[in-house]
Amino acid sequence: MALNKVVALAGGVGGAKLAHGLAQVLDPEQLTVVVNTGDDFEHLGLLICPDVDTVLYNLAEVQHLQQGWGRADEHFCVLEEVQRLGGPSWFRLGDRDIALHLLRRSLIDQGLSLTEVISSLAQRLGVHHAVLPMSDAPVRTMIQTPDDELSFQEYFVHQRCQPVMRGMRLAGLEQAQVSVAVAQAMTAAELVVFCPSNPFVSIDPILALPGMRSWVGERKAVAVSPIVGGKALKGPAAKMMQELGMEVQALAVAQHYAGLLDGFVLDAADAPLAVAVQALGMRVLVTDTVMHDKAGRRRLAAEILAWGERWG
Ligand code: FO1
Repeated sequence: MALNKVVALAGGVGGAKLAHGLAQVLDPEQLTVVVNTGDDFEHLGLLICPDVDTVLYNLAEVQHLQQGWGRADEHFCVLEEVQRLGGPSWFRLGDRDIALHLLRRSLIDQGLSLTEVISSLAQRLGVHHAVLPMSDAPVRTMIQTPDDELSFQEYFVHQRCQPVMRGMRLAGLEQAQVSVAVAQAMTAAELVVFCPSNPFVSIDPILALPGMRSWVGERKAVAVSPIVGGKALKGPAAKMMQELGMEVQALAVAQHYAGLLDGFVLDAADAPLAVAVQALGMRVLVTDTVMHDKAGRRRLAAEILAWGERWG
């Protein structure tokens, strides 16, 4: 049976890559991407939404190809001047990126919700698939270290993920709920795909919102492992797993999601783990999950959808 309503949960560069793959295969009315906003923060008077922007830039195909986040063909005149004037330059906002942030600030100041603001920015970038922030109210991921509690970007960018992670807290979660648009997408979803994003700081904040775990649990849901051959393809997922006392293996990610998912996608490098993942009650797809280019993203997305369709 063809899947007409798919929701992708995404955060980080891995999430944006698979979201782009799904957007190449599915029509705009078939796909909604729900994006983590736990990484968001206020900086220089701007609201920075790194995961949402990374998805938007990748879907618009204007992302920086090597970094995966930020814009291609970027300049840093504004940042250099901020630095010359004694302002903070540790968070590298490029000129083109700042243009988007100025527009976001102005739309927020006009009273639009974050969902409306992102929809307007998506339209301006020529993105036709729905990209939804996980909630309109702020939820901020705080990283607990032996000495301190750090805001996510302070930990991730400013301190380069060096502090040991002991745990995390989602500030603002008690006041937050999913938007009407997210609730509608989840209610209609025939398949939910957890992109190969960091389970702790990208996917868990989305799942922590009221209703999300039951919606996912009631639907066909699959995750793509962000861990391949005992390593994270990008970002601190492997370091976090180690520090949280987990084995750095795709199996540990499957265990983390156990009870919630019907299927798990393993990279071919991890084929020997398939039996152990199946023992957790999940179907397993073993394939090449490393998305090297636009065609690779499309191929992985198409394989996942064809696999999900076969279950009937
Ligand atoms: N990541 C960095 O490692 N250094 C940066 O200076 C940086 C700036 C930045 C600006 C805009 C944006 O949308 C993302 C940016 N990122 C930067 C990436 C971002 O911090 C992370 O990729 C995510 O928060 C983790 O998913």
